[in-house]
Amino acid sequence: MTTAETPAYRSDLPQQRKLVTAIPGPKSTAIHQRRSVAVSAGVASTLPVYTADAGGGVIVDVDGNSLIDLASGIAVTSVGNAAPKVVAAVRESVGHFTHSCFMVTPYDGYVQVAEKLNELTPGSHAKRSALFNSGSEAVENAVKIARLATGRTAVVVFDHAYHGRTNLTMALTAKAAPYKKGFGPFAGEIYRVPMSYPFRDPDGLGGKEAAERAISIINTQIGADQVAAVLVEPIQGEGGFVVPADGFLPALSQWCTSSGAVFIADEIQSGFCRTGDWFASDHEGVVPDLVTTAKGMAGGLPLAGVTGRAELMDAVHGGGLGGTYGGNPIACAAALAAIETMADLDLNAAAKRIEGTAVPILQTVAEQTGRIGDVRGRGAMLAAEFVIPGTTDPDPAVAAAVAKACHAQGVVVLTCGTFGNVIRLLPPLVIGEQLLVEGLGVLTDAVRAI
Ligand code: PLZ
Repeated sequence: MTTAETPAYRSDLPQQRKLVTAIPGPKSTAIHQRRSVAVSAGVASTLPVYTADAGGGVIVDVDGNSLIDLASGIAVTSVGNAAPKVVAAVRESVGHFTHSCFMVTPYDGYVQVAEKLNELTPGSHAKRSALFNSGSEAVENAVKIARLATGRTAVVVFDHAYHGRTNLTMALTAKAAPYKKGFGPFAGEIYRVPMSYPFRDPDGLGGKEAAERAISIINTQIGADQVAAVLVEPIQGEGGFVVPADGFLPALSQWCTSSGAVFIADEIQSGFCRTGDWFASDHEGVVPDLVTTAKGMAGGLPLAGVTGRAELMDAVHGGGLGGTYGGNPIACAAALAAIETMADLDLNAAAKRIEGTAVPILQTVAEQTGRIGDVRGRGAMLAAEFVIPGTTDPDPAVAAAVAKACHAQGVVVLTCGTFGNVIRLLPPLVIGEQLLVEGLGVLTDAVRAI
């Protein structure tokens, strides 16, 4: 429970949108100039205001502007930024030891996070976990485990998928620019099949039929007995917040079970209360063989995990998995506090409340303007897909213009999608109702003003 000394979320920052300079302001602009000669041009930023403070539903920049946060640093600060319990746990942990390496002299925090992951991920079977630093690393390791455990090599991924930026995960990711362009050659034995994307399905297929379409390609072009793993985001993230039609994920999972392939759910963006369930797989009762996690799990500290069936996870020889920093003790302390906060505040309910507020507002502006072809998502993982009115042709220019207008007005939103025409909403789950409505008002006014 939340004690009187430790409030559940950071409320000491005024929960308001307040612009005191142009966006970006003079201090941000000065840092940005230094950045341009210090930081690689290959690392881009959505909105170059430099962060000084953040908590609840706001980000305060170095010029003193207070912005509404509808991004959570890409679905990370679900418990709120600098969440008090996370901060307290980090402070306590860092004073004891900063690192010993779990592969040298281990520590209990890592074991406790593994226990939590084993408890919270879907399914009541015996599970094991291993911890890493980033989402990409978790996905890489899930593929390693699946290949070793099955003795097979092929990995099936989907159109619009995003799984990371390392060499293997670039190959798993669908979109060429900016993620893959010029960075090849890519890892082999990766096969891409069609996703269930209801708004754009060329054949208008439901979930089960879309799964059959994918399975038919797997059977004929790869061979069922060659497949080590089918890897899918239960709700796709960077690819456009694509929610597969009901029945798609269960059918894929069943095919994996009957074919001896490992079903891997990449829950890095969709996990930890984001969609109103602990994991997006829970929605249809899908029990993946392996689950990858990161982002929301540790309240902003870098931590990632692979959790799955004990027999798969334990198939790996001792020393086959690891990494110097994987499961860093401070990140583990943060994760335990973040997960406790999620339970204390019932952030699954909070995500559903956000959906209940935001979806009608987005649907109204969609009907009024004709510029949004599809409003979709679940919980606090919501999106509007922009189209040329009267068609389903993607309109990335309008999505970009709307995002830019939001930024100028002090509302942090992100775009995504294979066609770059989707605005996604990922507010901290502790955002106040008024602030959320104000942020959505800025967004919908920007759509109307186009
Ligand atoms: N799997 C489903 O969403 C990270 C990427 C931002 P890392 N998504 C944000 C960017 O442009 O780099 C992500 C994800 C899913 C894997 C990853 C990769 O996680 O922690 O960024 O490596």
